[in-house]
Amino acid sequence: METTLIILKPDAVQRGLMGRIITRFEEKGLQIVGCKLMQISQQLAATHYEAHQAKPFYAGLVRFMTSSPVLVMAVRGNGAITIARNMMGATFGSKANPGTIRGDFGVSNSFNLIHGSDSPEAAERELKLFFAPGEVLSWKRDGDGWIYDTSGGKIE
Ligand code: 3AN
Repeated sequence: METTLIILKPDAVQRGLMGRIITRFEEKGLQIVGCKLMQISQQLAATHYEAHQAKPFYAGLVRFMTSSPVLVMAVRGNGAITIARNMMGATFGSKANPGTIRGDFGVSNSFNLIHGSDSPEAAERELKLFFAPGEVLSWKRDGDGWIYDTSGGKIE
């Protein structure tokens, strides 16, 4: 099982799209194991996006991400990182395919609604940045027996 960090960015929260985006993850069969509304500090944005510090869009990105509350989620599932990235769609709303979150809900290249960790290493690092110990729960979902086939002794 993988756990990935998803951030519903300020535009998603301000536009009232939180519920519709969360529904997509739930309907897919991914499990929400952590969730909170928060205001990202300058310091946290700088740490989270440190790999982009030299990029021309960095200042605008940090300004955007700290401008208004975000919803952060820890989302779990078999292959959750790749599944969530595929559901998000391409980085730019103008390029993202229909059927994806960015493709269906946005046209902007910088206001692109959602962040998702892009690797297991990034997920581990980012989950620790946004969730304190104890805020990500391991809870048994009663419907899991119909979401995954475990009859062969492993998750399929
Ligand atoms: P993704 O979120 O699809 O993984 P990254 O990791 O390449 O995209 O970029 C991190 C964030 O930086 C993106 N979510 C997007 O908001 C922003 N970003 C990336 N490239 C640009 C760009 N050329 N212009 C404006 N914002 C950008």
